Amino acid sequence: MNKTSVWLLAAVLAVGSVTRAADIIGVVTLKGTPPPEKEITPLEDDPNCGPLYKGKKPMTQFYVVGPKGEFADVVVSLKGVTGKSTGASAAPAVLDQKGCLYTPTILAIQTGQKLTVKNSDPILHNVHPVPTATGNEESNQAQMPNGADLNFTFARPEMFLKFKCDVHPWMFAWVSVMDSPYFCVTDKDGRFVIKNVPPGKYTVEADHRKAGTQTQEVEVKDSDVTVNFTLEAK
Ligand SMILES: [Cu+2]
Repeated sequence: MNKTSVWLLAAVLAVGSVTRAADIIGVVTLKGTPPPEKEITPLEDDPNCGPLYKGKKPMTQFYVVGPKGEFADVVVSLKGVTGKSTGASAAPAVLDQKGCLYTPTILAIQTGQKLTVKNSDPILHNVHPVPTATGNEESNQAQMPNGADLNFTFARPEMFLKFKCDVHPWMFAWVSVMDSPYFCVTDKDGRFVIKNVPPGKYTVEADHRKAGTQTQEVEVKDSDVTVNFTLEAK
């Protein structure tokens, strides 16, 4: 490398460090023993859906927890950050219907981001989002076996917007709609990464449908910040 390229590289690195956004990372742990999951007996008894399980038992998934309390399906987001959505240019999020259940059951999208709903089942479903925030539209559409995808967008932020199926009353998905890209749903290891957060002070909120909400204050400067949560089983 000659002197000019060394100088250019140094300049690029210097500029990069000034503008660098950081990630907020962490783990959510569940404390305590959650109530036992239940067999979804109406699914098993359904003449179309039941045979898809070939003797296996479909179970509720209210608490998805690892052996050390690693807590999945927790929506972690920056509270009060609004008007920052990049949803219109973001890749579509996908919700599938498989085995007469929605998968995933918990997901998060941005305002204006396309949500594509698939039907991987050889069975008719009926996709019925039931928003509560003013400005988000309810709709109700049949989707044929392995039928064409349906697409949805929501204009307003809303936590745990319910999707149901009017054919199968046990089918639910919960879609949190965010007005910024600063959120993440914890994976099976309880981990989350909120990427490229600009420097500043934030309230980080962890939300679980059953275990409730917790917040923590953080300050992002120029390096990654770790913030862990412990929620309690209810
Ligand atoms: Cu259905």
